[in-house]
Amino acid sequence: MEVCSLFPFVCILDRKFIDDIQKSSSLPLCSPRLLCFVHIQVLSWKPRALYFPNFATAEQCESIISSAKPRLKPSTLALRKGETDETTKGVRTSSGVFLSASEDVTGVLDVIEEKIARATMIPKSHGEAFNILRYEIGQKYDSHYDAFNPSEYGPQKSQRVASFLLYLSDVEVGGDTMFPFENGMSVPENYDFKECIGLKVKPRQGDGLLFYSLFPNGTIDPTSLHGSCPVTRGEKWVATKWIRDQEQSDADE
Ligand SMILES: O=C(O)CCC(=O)C(=O)O
Repeated sequence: MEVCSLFPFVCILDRKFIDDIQKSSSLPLCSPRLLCFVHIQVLSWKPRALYFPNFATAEQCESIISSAKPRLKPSTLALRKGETDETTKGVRTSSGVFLSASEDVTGVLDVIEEKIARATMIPKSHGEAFNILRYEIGQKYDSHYDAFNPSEYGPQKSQRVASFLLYLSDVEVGGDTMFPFENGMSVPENYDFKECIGLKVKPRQGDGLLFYSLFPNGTIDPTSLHGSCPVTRGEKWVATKWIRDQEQSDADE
């Protein structure tokens, strides 16, 4: 507990210790709006990825799923120059919906957004609306970058700096978020973007995953390539918050 009393804002702890203190009755009482304790595990430096166990409660996750479920549509892709819906068919097969905190009458997304801003120390105004995703059996998202390389996508008004994924459900089998270039590992030149390799993060309801798409100098980190392995049993729900280097206006959403 020493680390936590010295740094009550952020504790860097191992999984067992986190599980132990969560089982104990000595947890401080936290208002849901405050970030009393955010436990962080460093998953990797290449890419820069952090794990936040128990970032949201099961009730918060279920509430987000209920708000999103009636509004789901097939997920879409930002197309590179020369790509079409036809040539990219099958790359991303989930369903999803964009939900902003202001649209969520339950107030849960507002609380989560505030917590993400405090954990990342990037103001809420830099976040896009939440993209709530559902993957059914066989559905996946092939490896891709969240940042938009201007040489492939054309000039950008702003850039995605980081992505925060909040897992809204457990998944029985499959559905891991994967980073094929873990530790800057060289992957074969003919790497198949569908392949599930590298660092794999198993979805666990309420846990968060933050990774950075840009280096501090603003260039794209090649190791931030990531995707979602196919779900093979069960269903996966995740809320993605893309965080930009510029404030977002309603017109950007
Ligand atoms: O579903 C996942 O685990 C990854 C989602 C993702 O890559 C994205 O939304 O950009």
